[in-house]
Amino acid sequence: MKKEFLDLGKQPIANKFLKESEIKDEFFFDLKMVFDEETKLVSMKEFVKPEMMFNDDYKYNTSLSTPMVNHFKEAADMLNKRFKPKSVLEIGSNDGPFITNFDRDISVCVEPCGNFSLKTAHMGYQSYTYFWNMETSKMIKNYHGEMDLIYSANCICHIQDLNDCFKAVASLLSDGGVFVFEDPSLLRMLERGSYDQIYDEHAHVFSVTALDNILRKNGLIIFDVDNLSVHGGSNRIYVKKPNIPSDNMITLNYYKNLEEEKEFGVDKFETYEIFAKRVKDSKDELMRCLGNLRHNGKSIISIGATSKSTTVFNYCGIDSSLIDFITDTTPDKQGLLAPGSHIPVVDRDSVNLNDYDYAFLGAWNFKDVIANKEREFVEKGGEFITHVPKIMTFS
Ligand code: JHZ
Repeated sequence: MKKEFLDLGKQPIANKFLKESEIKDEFFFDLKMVFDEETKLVSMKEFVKPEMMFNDDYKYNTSLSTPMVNHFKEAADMLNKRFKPKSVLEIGSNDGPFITNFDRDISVCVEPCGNFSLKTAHMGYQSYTYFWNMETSKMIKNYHGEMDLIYSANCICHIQDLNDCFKAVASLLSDGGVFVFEDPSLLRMLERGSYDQIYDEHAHVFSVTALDNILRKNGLIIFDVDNLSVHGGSNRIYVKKPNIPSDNMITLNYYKNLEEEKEFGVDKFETYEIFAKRVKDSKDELMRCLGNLRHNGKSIISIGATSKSTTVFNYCGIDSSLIDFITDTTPDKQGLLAPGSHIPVVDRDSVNLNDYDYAFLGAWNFKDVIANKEREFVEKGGEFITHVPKIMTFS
């Protein structure tokens, strides 16, 4: 039932920034995408072993991103007010920007990256360094009982076995409880041509349509959906147990999202064939654009050493002959080489951007924040390059 539609070539672990000495042993895999005719789910054809991606060396610290910290504070306040949970579990709690908005004595975190679960443990939260699955769910139920709110951001789409994942949620959720999770939206990816939402960690890119099908099979139903602007367009999905009287009525948003996706054709294979053609055109055009700029003696750097830019650079074949370096605000990434492309990652404050002509937006999802921060670069004649929604330069 699974039909292949996209081949993004050989890709490395998207968040495995490396030292020069590690290049010879760098791991690559074939990044191909498939569409499941039955559930309508879009997934990677072959998954990467979770332990290779999510371990004590994981480099994406959510708490270093002020916009995301604000986003999670708002989410926590809203959920607290709307559902008044007496117990909260976060799946994939990273370094704690969501869970730390709740009281320690009602909260539990599950996070497979030991560097991060240690951080929340040090802050006094019950933290388990485990992957989310049925076994973990049973263990938490034994120690902490059922949960009123189970929350997860940018993590459920990382979980390869969704049936096990959702069964594990259903068995831990209290009868009137809610499961709320947010992940990048497939519809926004298709509309914007942002194929860089696809990398090793994103085992799936979710539509509401596919989630609706898979959650139902596992004893859960969607009752609300929020469309969010974070991470280039995400959906926050609200889920409950069916046939249990509760205040959580099925909302218009749920139906609107399903309709909008149907209208776009997320349930049809042809839509993905059209997307694949757009991705190929985007690659050709980006390479033409960067090649021409270099040919004319222009210097190019990149801002944001993202998982997304790992996909773009490796799919297009971009290396340090085209892009001099990548600036990134995360200390753990600085001084290392970007996965696959081996472009050096440097501290933003160690370089004078005004010495360069063009800056590619690896973190295009923070376009406004970056453009605002880098006003001087533009005033001195610098220009940005982005590939979303199409290849363009702007200032
Ligand atoms: P950002 C992450 O992907 C990883 P990435 C993760 N696995 C996931 O699933 C998705 O999010 C949804 C830097 N930066 O958030 C900080 C600057 O240098 O787009 C970050 O390293 N200057 C959880 O990696 C990176 O860019 C700036 O001004 O694609 C942003 O990474 C700003 C604003 C950011 O996620």
